[in-house]
Amino acid sequence: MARPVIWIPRRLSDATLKRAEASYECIINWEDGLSTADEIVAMSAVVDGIIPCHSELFTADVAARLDPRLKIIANHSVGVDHCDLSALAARGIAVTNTPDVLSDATAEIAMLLMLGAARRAIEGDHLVRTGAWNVWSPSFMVGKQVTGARLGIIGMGRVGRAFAAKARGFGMDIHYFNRTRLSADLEQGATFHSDIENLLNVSDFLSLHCPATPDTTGLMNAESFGMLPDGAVVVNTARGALIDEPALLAALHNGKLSAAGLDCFSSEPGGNPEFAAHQSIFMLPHIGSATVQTRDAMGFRALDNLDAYFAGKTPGDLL
Ligand code: 8YV
Repeated sequence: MARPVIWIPRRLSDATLKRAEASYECIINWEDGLSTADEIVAMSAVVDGIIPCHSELFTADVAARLDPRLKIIANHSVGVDHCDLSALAARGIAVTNTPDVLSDATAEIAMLLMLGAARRAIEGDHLVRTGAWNVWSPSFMVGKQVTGARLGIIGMGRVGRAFAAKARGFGMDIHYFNRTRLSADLEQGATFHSDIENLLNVSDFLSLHCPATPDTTGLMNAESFGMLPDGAVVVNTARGALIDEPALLAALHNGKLSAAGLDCFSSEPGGNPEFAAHQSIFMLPHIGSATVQTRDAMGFRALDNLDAYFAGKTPGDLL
């Protein structure tokens, strides 16, 4: 039987590409550029499966135009907000993602952002790096301590729980909001809040770990920032759409927030140029899962899903 043909539109890890080429006829975008909607539609007529990243957009319009040859979209991402799931389901296209394998790497980046924002890392680095560090005083560069502080987590899924575990090691008091309360085993002593307002009221630090959906778009807006304790620190490693960016800037200006740590932005790549003037915003370019071992694990998980599908089985991460 002829091997299935798959399209890999981004430069995945070498180990992933090697394994993909061993099992499939692969069309690999070695240039690693972004694909337009028309290019995605055109490619769907010549492949049986695609391993996209969150950068390839499967909107309702694209889904409606996909060729019936395409059977499966095996995402190389846990987030699937780039896929219109109901439109793809209507076309009978299977969609999978890569949960679990990126939780620790993303939680590590959340920790880096939280500590960097809290302890003014950008400002400090800039001072030393530019040679402008010409004074020291006990009142100099005083930041916010995480030890003993209350950490609010919105979205206590795999990444939220991995972050909670790391934050517990820093002596933080963990609070969370989730659609459903976790079992005591998964809660690990964290305090559940059945509504977001109560969680925000106690979040000296707040970290976002929920998916971007129509319900969570703009979750952090002028009103919700206003519910935080004064001088709170907000961290986002989930999706830029969760934060109303002008409201975040306003909250920094009025002192509601003392700092923010962001790995995701409303507009990517690029981010928000208005943030650049603020050293209280510690920013990274969407690299939550960017470690060698996690990239391999994500690629392998996507291939596991493809392998199951083409073997006539149900993929483990079928959405
Ligand atoms: C990935 C992510 O880097 O998995 C996700 O949802 O946002 C990132 O960790 C990216 O999606 C890779 O495709």
